[in-house]
Amino acid sequence: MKTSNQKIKSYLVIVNSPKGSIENDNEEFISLTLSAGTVISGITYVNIKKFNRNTLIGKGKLQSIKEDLEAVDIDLIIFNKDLIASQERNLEKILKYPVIDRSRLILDIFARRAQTNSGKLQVELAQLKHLSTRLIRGWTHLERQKGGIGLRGPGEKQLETDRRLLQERIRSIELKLKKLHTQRKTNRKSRNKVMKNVALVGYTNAGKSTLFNSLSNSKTFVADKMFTTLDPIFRPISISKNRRVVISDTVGFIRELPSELIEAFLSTLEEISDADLLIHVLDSSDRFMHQNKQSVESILKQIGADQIPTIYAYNKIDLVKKGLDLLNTYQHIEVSAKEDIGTETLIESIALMINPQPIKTILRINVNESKIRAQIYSIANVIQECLINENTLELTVEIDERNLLRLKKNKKIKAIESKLSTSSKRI
Ligand SMILES: Nc1nc2c(ncn2[C@@H]2O[C@H](COP(=O)(O)OP(=O)(O)OP(=O)(O)O)[C@@H](O)[C@H]2O)c(=O)[nH]1
Ligand SMILES: [Mg+2]
Repeated sequence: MKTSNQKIKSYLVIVNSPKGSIENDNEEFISLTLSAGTVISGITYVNIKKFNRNTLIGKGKLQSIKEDLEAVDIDLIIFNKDLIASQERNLEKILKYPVIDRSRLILDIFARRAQTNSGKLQVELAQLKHLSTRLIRGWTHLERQKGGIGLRGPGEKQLETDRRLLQERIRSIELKLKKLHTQRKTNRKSRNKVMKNVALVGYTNAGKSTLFNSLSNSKTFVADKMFTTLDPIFRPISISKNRRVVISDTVGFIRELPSELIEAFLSTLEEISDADLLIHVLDSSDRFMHQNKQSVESILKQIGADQIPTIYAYNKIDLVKKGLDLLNTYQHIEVSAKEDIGTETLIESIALMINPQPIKTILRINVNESKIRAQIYSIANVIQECLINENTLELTVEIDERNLLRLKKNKKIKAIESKLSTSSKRI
């Protein structure tokens, strides 16, 4: 493995598909290769009318790349399109260098960025799943040829063992992630009782972490790289005098996120689908802002988060000279996380969108009503519980107005909005 000052030298093959590709794809692909920490030693653009099944691009172009490669010093070839396993193998055979595709590139970036235990496990799971499709394909490919070249015995067995080990590792990671997931769900539940969850979402590099820092006065790592943040981070922030919400910063999105990654990151993404409010951060200085917005929205739909109330924060407004022609509502706000413009308005909007407010209340129930007591615990944050006489239990709680109304409908619950009874006996 190379150290950071001895970067991997890459050669990029940018294939423009028959339908014509948007320029953004190419710029974005180049950013991805830089974010992965490689230096670009050469680029070639290929326009093709029809994909070649075996090598993606045609023989003539492959020959010219081969000649090109003789003059440059490289370690790796990266294709901007996804390759199937056999294409990858054929290309490696012809070009005599390791070949990776866009999905593998993104997986590698994620692997470099993952820091927490769960982040690392999720990335490993995605990588193994990616690999397993390749091994299985490799297997069938060899099986087809075995009669001709006598590939019976150890080679075949090795693949089978590899495949079995791979499946075992996948299962063991899935189990570990399941446990972590349950843990996170419990944490989320206890958080949810009183404080609402606000999740920052958006295309990678839109400025989510910078906005998170400016809203929460924290120091989350920010960089002009893609996928800087992988693991979700939470912080309570004040949105009004007595009102706090939990804000979270998570992984950025990109169009055509490899499916293995979405699958592996589903539990992380659940933080988003469980949120009460989304702040969709947009990079208003990016001329592909609208396309990126659509890509994010399509992923939100995939994870079942498209119905959550959303505020659109048009970030990096300091870089936009003309200003934006926005709908004048509190759901569309121009901000600059870097220059601290519009963040106050954003907080006011969050407060407006997050309703109702939690109320501190005293509830009294009969001491034998264990079901009602459990119900109160499930929807309210119980601060104190006292027995005020032989039959009456008094609970001091923080609760949403809506849930309080629900409880008040129950005649067996008496709600008293007064201070704590000092004579009460603690149990
Ligand atoms: N000019 C300007 N730059 C900004 C603003 N907000 C963020 N940036 C820059 O944009 C780059 C990306 O910011 P991040 O906050 O890391 O973006 P992110 O959305 O968290 O990115 P990922 O975690 O990689 O998905 C950094 O170089 C920031 O300094 C802003 O309001 N104005
Ligand atoms: Mg970030």
